Amino acid sequence: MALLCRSTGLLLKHSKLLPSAFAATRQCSSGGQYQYILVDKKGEKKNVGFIQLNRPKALNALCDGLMLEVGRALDAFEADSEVGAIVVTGSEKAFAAGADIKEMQNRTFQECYGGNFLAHWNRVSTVKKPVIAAVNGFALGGGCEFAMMCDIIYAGEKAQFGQPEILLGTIPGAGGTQRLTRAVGKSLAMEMVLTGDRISAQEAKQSAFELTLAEGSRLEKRLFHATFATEDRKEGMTAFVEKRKAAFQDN
Ligand code: CO8
Repeated sequence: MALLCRSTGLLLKHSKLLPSAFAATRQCSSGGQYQYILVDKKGEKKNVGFIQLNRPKALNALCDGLMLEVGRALDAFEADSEVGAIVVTGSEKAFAAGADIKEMQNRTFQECYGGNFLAHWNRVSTVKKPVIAAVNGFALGGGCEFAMMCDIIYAGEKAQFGQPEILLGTIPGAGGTQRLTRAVGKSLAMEMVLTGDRISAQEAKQSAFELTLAEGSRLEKRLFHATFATEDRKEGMTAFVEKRKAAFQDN
């Protein structure tokens, strides 16, 4: 089933069920094992693995620690024979507002490239069980990429998808340019990546069609690393942190 879901690519659905899913996840308990996520098993048979991203003050920005925890939770659900499918969700305001800009702000090209930054961030795309992203609010940058790594996206009325990295002087780094193209087509994907504009779930659904993925993701990750060699990437992230407009110099 996971293979079937994966081969059909991204499926965006408006779901009236989404608010109740969020209500259920609000009651999750992390059991003290996790700092950045809530993890539980749901359903009468406890056969649905639930992961809720839980950094509300940072709009669920994806820091390295959070992604490590998501990887650990996914590993546990993958190994749990009771679990048949996994749901990843955020809050009503944000699925995730992107990779953590404050964490990336002072990183250098050497650190990104040498440390293979983002190497473990795509664990969700290799899970064999079906993974559903229940998205409401912001799914931006890495948040949009994370959702697109899941097999199915159920999007609520307030969901907003976008790849605003260009506004920070960088580019998507975890398959965004490739998966977005498959999800909404080349034209809209290019528009979104080049302008940083966001789209609603309805717009995404209307534009959905599929292309191929392959090599592009690897190239994209290297180009993402390369943006850390530019002054503009540093300026873009610093401006965000300092809550001012970026003064890009094209270098
Ligand atoms: N990183 C760190 N902190 C964040 C982020 C983020 N991505 N997004 C929001 N926050 C923080 C804000 O700094 C703020 O913190 P504080 O209260 O301490 O100042 C808090 O969350 C609330 O944010 P705002 O006050 O800005 O809330 P608004 O409702 O006014 O605006 C927005 C919400 C529009 C979402 C706005 O916060 C925003 O533009 N955020 C940045 C979005 C963005 O640029 N995302 C892309 C990041 S780069 C990226 O994702 C690279 C991907 C690499 C691959 C990842 C693979 C999975």
